[in-house]
Amino acid sequence: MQKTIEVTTEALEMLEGLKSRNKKIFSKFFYDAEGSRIFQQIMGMPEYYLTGCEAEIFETYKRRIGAMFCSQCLSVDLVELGAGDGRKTRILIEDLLSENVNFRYIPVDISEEAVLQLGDAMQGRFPNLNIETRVGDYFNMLEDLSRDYPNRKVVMFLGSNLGNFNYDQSITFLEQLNAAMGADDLLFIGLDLKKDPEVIRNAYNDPHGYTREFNLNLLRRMNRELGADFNPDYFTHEPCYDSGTGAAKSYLVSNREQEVYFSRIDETISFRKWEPIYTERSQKYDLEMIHSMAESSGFKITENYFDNRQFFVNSLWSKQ
Ligand code: AVJ
Repeated sequence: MQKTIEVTTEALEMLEGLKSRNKKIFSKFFYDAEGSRIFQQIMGMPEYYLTGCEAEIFETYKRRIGAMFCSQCLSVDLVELGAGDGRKTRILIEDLLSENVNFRYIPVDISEEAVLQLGDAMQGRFPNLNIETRVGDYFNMLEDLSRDYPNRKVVMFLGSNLGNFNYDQSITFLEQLNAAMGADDLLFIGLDLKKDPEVIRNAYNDPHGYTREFNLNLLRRMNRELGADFNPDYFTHEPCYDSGTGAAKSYLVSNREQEVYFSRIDETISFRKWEPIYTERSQKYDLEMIHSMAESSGFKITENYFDNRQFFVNSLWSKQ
């Protein structure tokens, strides 16, 4: 008889995607403690231009953005979805503190380790900062948003995190977000723009191999949490970018016919030779698409902020 070992519903959900005809693993599973650590390495490499562009925008426009968040208001709650290590948000927080704006910072992340680390780092750096960390995915958070934060709020959704969703999923999510927001709440969203495809390819197929490790961590995670026996060498990391749709996508392709056994739940998944697992979309946008997304989900664009090279945009939205 096999001993029963606790398997979380989260872990089981990972397996669900592998049972469908077109195998996939949902992107939220990238971010366990290990994946969050690898993502920090990705953000630190020059090829992954997104982080630097957004930081440049914040440095350039922080006072203007800060004033838009709260100039006459008594207090504001800054809710950041998928905060990660908060390295760019620091720039805005510093500005708000120096302007004596009365605000609370509420970073939300799916990785408990990441958000606890962020909380400690921020509190250490800014002892007067009023901070409340939360663990959860975007959808759990939506339910709590209007209930727990009835004050004026600015929802921040940075780093092109929305890009994990396809167009329809984005609209659905933005509509739900809109419904959870009050009449003078704001959405501050960071989106990666279409650009030279070579630049985009280098960001997702980096010479350091961090992105490959990030992708393969999904398999290692299933080994850890489901007792699976994935051999990462038997899967090929395939990043690709299509300028036509603006979708950068990542796959893990089985480079041989193989079976993988999940010992904790006694299940086997078979892979054909060259069968792909779809793991991620990182959508690149143009302004037309951004307009149409805002329009169709009940928002209007108040102001756009660009970096020097126009690689990235931070867009401030209010309710229609
Ligand atoms: C955190 C979802 C914005 O899509 O660019 C980085 C994740 N994946 N390199 C992105 C990621 C591969 C990132 N997001």
